[in-house]
Amino acid sequence: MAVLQDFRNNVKPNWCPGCGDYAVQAALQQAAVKLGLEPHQLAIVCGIGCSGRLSGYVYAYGMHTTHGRALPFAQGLKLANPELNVIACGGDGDGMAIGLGHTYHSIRRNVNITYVLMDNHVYGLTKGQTSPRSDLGFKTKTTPTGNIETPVATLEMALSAEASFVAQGFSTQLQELTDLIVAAVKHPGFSLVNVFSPCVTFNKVNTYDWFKERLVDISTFADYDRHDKGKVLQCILEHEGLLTGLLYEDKNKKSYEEVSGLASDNQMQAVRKFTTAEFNKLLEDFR
Ligand SMILES: Cc1ncc(C[n+]2csc(CCOP(=O)(O)OP(=O)(O)O)c2C)c(N)n1
Ligand code: SF4
Ligand SMILES: [Mg+2]
Repeated sequence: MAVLQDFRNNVKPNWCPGCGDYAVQAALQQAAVKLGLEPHQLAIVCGIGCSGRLSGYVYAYGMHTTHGRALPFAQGLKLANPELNVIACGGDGDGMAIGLGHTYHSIRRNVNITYVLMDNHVYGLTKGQTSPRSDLGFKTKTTPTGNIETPVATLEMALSAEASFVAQGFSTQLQELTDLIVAAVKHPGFSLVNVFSPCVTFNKVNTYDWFKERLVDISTFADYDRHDKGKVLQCILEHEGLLTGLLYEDKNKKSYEEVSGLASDNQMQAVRKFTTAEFNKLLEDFR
């Protein structure tokens, strides 16, 4: 059985010291071990951003795709190879700006993959521009007098897209984050894990302390029911989305694979039997 060391490679991350993404990487590696995976059973598909570098730092299959396009790639990969555990990763710019359409449609489509969204409320890689998750009034080079656009409400958006699994973690809570990723990978459908992963270099507002002062863990609520969407939404609104834990789960929603019939053995056998010769003939037909 694989141990933590098996998911480590010798590539040194170029993240700034203190970046929240280190903890996300560690949680992901620990989750892989807890799930009993071998490196060849895991694929990490990233977008572009500091967060997008994560796939290069884990020993597993890794794809560094284009900005905002990790999710279409990840879904295609999963449908072509259902035995792979596919985790897509990216930042708030990647998933909530250029890739927002893919995020929304992936959630409602419900292909059995996990999406770990590293939300630092800023564009880190490109040196600190305002993102769709930046707070109102947030000042950067692109909003020198303060952001005037309402931030995207990630959790509410996910629920409106009929998400079947929504969790939220924080970089300092490594064990909790690991457990959320484990639960997300086990969930038989699209699972969103939004992680508050502070950018220590370009976001001096939403710092570790800022999140620590505001985040509330849902395990502190006596009567929290993650299967009651109305109440979950109400709780999210009351706390302005600043919650951690497994916030929502719908066990009845069928995955895309189930609904489409791709989950059945026959369908997948047909896909697998597709030979190189047949593929080349198909290409010829299109010439
Ligand atoms: C098509 C395209 N547009 C713009 C860029 C420039 N770009 C690279 S990363 C990025 C945003 C990064 O922010 P985020 O996704 O939040 O990731 P972070 O660096 O904060 O982890 C942008 C705009 C690009 N690489 N490709
Ligand atoms: S710029 Fe920000 S997001 Fe990027 S590595 Fe540095 S701390 Fe992390
Ligand atoms: Mg970002």
